[in-house]
Amino acid sequence: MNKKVYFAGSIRGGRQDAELYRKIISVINETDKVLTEHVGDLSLSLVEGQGDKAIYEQDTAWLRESDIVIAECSQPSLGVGYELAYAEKIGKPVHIFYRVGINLSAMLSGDDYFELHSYNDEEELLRDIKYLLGRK
Ligand code: 6K6
Repeated sequence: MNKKVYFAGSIRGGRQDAELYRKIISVINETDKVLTEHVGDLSLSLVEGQGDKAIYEQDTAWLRESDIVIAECSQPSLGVGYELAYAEKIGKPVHIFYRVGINLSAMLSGDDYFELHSYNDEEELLRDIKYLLGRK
């Protein structure tokens, strides 16, 4: 309860799952606090807004502030991969969710530091995230 959650999902890597990210963020916010709500913003511009340096500085500050990192990795994203390695380096717990059948990068599935969670459908995904956050 009341964990600060860094949620990571693809932005420039492709927004096909943006609606799914919005639902994940909404479920997490029922009990805890998502620091990265913009990941689920369906109207997010991919090129405008604050500069990339400011985005990098803000997101790495949020990673350091977070209690736990949750990533949805079905859609490959360089930025998400970077964030997960950064989180590992500073010792944050990292949970990776991905759809059954996708070809997850070996750099994620081969790294024993990460806790991997595959899921079959949205219902299972959201249930598993609730369960994860309910753990002591
Ligand atoms: C607003 C207007 C224009 O761009 C924005 C915002 N862009 C980003 N804002 C905040 N975090 C971002 C942005 N772009 C990428 N990220 C971070 O990288 C997010 O935390 C995502 O988890 C991850 C996505 O990386 P890419 O490589 O798919 O973009």
